[in-house]
Amino acid sequence: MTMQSDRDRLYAEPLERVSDFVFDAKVAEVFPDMINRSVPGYGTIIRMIGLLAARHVGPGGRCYDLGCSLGASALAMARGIEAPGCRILAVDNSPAMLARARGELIKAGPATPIDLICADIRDVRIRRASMVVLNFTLQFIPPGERDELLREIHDNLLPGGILVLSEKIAFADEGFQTLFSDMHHQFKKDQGYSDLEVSQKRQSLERVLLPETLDGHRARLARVGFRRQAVWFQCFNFVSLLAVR
Ligand code: GEK
Repeated sequence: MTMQSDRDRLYAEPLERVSDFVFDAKVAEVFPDMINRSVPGYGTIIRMIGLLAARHVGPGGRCYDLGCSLGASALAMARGIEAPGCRILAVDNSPAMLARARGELIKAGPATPIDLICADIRDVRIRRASMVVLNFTLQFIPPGERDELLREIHDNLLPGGILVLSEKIAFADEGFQTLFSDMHHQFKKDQGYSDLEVSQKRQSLERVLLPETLDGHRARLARVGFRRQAVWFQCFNFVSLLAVR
């Protein structure tokens, strides 16, 4: 099932001043269209989160979708999980996103219950988790606070529990940084965005979405205690990692 939404035209007209990106009602309205046309492989990642849940979540399992937006990852987990008695907690601090997520939940009526929680993911206590998903959310947390969040997740996963961490990344190699950033721009144009839309959106995210290198992410995962980790998806400057406690 794909979520439907209005077409994203938020940056189509020239803006006098491009303000910092916020997850407000206007964004929530067009979010599925925006993320599908902006993140190469987003649909694939969501489907694979369902398959990973099918394999890793046993009876009575608790799962977390941190920064859930409209709940696409939570719904993928709910659809994938076959074990009985499981529960998914989906957290976001944007009331506009959660209001729409509630509508999506009602439409989907998943067999595994999903609790929607309006909170900052830095304040949420993770408990006995089988699976935690951070699908393009960590990039919005100030870099200095990322270790603490990841440590909380690691320490509260059950042994054998998994974290799916998807991020936009930066490259230390200048040539690759330019190439993949250009390829991403090209991808967005191919998806129907104009040069103006791409550049205004880029400007609005500059101080809000702070990408790190893949080495930086991998070092943090190891530092907070994850014994095993692998990149299972990459397209240009978008990656998804699987870390196992
Ligand atoms: C998906 N995971 O469709 N606390 C709670 N929520 C936050 C915080 C925070 N501190 N910071 C940002 N968010 C989703 C897509 S979008 C990714 C995730 C993107 C929320 C924010 O409100 C938004 O809904 C989400 O994280 C990021 O699989 O837009 O690039």
